Amino acid sequence: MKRIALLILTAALLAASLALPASAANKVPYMQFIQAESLPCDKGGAVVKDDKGAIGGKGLTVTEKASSAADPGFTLTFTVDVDGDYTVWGRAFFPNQSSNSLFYSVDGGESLIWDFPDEDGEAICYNSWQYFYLTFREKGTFTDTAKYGKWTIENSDWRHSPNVLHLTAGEHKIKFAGREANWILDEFVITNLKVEEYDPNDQDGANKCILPECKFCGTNWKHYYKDMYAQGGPTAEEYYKTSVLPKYVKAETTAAAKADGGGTGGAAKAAPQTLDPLTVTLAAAALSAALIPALKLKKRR
Ligand SMILES: [Ca+2]
Ligand SMILES: [Ca+2]
Repeated sequence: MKRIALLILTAALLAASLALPASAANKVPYMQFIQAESLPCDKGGAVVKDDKGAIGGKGLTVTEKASSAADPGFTLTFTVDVDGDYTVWGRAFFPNQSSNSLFYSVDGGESLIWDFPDEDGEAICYNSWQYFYLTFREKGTFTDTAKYGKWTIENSDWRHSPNVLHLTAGEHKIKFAGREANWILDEFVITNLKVEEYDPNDQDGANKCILPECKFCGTNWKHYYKDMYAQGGPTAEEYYKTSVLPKYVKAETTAAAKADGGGTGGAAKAAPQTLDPLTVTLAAAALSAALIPALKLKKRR
């Protein structure tokens, strides 16, 4: 009988350990939308600019060029709950090749360069609202034409290398300054989804405004020259909250229901956040029922 009691205890502990991952494996992404015009600006740095194409009718701009991220500009502050990799996007408008880059520094680190699309002449990417991910200039030998553009390969300098930020849980600050002037930044999007997984320009494949070619990037990287809001659609935030987030929540609750042993195949059920006594009792009973005959069989031998 001692052995059976031990088995039941083991089963209970096993069930408890099975019930826990459902709450730990949080699949709903980290996603924050922050209006640029709400950010604190340094004296002599960025200023709020009205623009009818901007969300809320306002964004930030600079009229003077800076020489590094340490010069006056503005600061984006945000908090993440868990250690991980994060991508920052900015909704930007820029008139030409001479007004399409910023300096920035993450948590007081080195001054880096954020380049927006940069085509020659009056390219389609100019004078148009689009989101672009935070980049840095990566030096190296680049050969893969699916990943890198002609200019990058020839100059050994990838100016659109996505800057995936490896952040610890807590508050973080990105200080920006205008390397060039007269762009407008409207909104920032911060997410733990990779560039390849989420693009605030697109809404379920509806956006056909794709830059035909990027001199820095190959065919694997899709750049949009106009987002859906600029095309008369909802903002990225509205779309995320009404159409993207509910899918993640549904997937998470379905996974949680399956992990819970319900096997109801998609019934809306909250993930067990703590040890669920009913789950433990049922699992323990099921496991001991399966194990006891085997034990008896073994005893008979
Ligand atoms: Ca430039
Ligand atoms: Ca705005």
